[in-house]
Amino acid sequence: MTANGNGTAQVLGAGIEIVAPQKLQPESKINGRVQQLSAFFKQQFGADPDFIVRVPGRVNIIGEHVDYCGYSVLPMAVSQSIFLAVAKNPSDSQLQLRNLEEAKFTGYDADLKTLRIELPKSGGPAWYNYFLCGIKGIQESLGSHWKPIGMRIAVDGNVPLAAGLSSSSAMVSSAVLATAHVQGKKLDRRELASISAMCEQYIGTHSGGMDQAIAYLGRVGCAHHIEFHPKLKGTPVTLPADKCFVVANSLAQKNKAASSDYNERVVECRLATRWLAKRKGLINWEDIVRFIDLEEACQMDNETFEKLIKDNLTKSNYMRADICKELGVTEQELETKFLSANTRHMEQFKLRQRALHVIQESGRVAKFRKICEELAAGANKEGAKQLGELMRQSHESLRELYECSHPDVERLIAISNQQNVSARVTGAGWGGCIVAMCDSIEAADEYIKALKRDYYAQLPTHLLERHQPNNFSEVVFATLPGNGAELYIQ
Ligand code: NG1
Repeated sequence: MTANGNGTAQVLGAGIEIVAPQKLQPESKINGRVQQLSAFFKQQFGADPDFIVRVPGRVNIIGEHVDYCGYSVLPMAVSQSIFLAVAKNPSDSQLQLRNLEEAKFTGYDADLKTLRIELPKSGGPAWYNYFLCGIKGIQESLGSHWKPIGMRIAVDGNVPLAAGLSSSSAMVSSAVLATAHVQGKKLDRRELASISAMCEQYIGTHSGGMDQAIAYLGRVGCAHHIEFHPKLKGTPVTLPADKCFVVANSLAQKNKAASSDYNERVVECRLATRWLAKRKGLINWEDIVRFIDLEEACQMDNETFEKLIKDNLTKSNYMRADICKELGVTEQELETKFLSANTRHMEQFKLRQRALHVIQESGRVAKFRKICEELAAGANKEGAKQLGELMRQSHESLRELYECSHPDVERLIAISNQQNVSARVTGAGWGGCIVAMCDSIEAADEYIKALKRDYYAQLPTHLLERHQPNNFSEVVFATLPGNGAELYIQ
């Protein structure tokens, strides 16, 4: 795959790995959920589903807000997933979508001959819009080979919503996989990831490809170092065996697609890239939108890049007029060429801070992977401590330079610090989850106890009533790396 201008990737063609349909084993842990969903499917549609799709959420261990700049990340798939029960109906072209949580997510019907994604002006997309994005992705990728084949689908998701664990991408990716299968298309996991990443644009988010890549490439037992450049590549990384990763949800929800914060950061990174490319005298500066492309064009290493930023982006705040003057464009050109639908209102741009975060964070990802490899080889006695330090630095940078933390997230981080546990906000931020690294399973138990006592037991009544009955197990839990997307036939 090669990178395109959106920071996602396109397939070049290498070792193909398709999502092969498999039989559900009687002892499989997912049987309970599959049976419940299949029963719901039968109740809704009066027949059994033809196949089941499972696509996981993810937790990113390190490498935040760097994927759309072309830099690598280090996530792992979690057990929380989206399940689909699907039946194809070649006799019509109807999409019938039902959610197991009917009261919260109303069913949706549409004719696939006239598929349209209508986004509300405010409040964020409806749940089924994410699904439609995935269908549209396959429709576009198949072009004239697309057939509007009817699909009946029942959905069951337990990835926490708007919490930085990639619930929206799991939904989009599951729709891509189900639609590809109904269309009779056997697709390589990386191609599916690439299509899914591209689809996210239909919802209005200019995301990178991290969530979709790990949703397909995840493998039980290891995290993945995901590179986007020069082509999408996932390398399994063995996390230190004695460490235990814990996810804690602040319960401050952030619906990325309902706000412009995420796209604002993307725009600031793209503007900073162009600014620096112009300063470096690159004739095609306008077309260079990702830091990684600039790094490559100028053959810079991480340190040289950091110096370039510090020397050329000296102000802590740039106004529209500063950007226009530097890039030699009018304000109207700035809006039409460089800003996007929900960032056109921006007046100030923190180019220096955003650029420094991205470049330093990408350095931390490389160091994290190297230390994990050294630890796996029995080298580097200080390695474990260094990993913790990198996680703390990452969080500090996200809070100070990227400004994407949240007071509730900070309370979780403060408790983690008191417990001497390294933790950081994971995913896009502005709320959502933290990921913490504990020294052992026992240490993780103690840490979780402390979080329950000092954070969760103090929640407002309505949240307490919802989460206390199951001892907060859905909001704070230890997690292990799981498999990526799977397709089961009955
Ligand atoms: P989440 O946590 O799912 O909102 C988002 C982006 C990622 C990445 C992270 C920040 C989407 C679908 N996902 O993740 O690509 O940029 O933020 O590292 O937009």
